[in-house]
Amino acid sequence: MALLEILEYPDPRLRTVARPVAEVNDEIRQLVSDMLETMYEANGVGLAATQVDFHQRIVVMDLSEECNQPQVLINPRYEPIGEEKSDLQEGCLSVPGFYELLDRYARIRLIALDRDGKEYTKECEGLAAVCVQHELDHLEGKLFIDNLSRLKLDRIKKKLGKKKR
Ligand code: GNR
Ligand code: NI
Repeated sequence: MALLEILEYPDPRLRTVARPVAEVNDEIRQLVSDMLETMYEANGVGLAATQVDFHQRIVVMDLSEECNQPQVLINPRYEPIGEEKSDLQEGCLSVPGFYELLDRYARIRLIALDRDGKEYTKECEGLAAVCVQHELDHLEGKLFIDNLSRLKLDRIKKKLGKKKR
């Protein structure tokens, strides 16, 4: 087990588009373990491989109160269930301290591989649905602040820039 460094905005490596995982092998499972440890340590509910500078399509999540229900999403995709939009604000470990309401589906059907490489389907709503959409954006090199106004973005840049030094 190992803790991994979480990249923070505006690190350009967060813009990398992740490749599909070709085979779910022990190397991938080791990365999944390290990502889970890193996510728990950072008090996040989800983490995409992009955020730890590994550019394959892997996500970990745990939405349980006790942090004892790890979920592994390899080569994930989703389709919306209905048109309803979520009203939950989202934050990001790579953009600490900022929260925004985005245009997200309230309900989705997730299709992914588990840590054994087996495909599963899961219906998600609430935070789970928002989190899956948020994490899949990371795998495309996108961040939840990408469509904010210039003013808000400048504020974020200023704050995160200051924190580093
Ligand atoms: O910890 C996280 N909380 C969260 C809250 C609302 C919507 C999405 C998230 S994901 C975030 C962790 C993170 O940055 N994952 O990429
Ligand atoms: Ni994030």
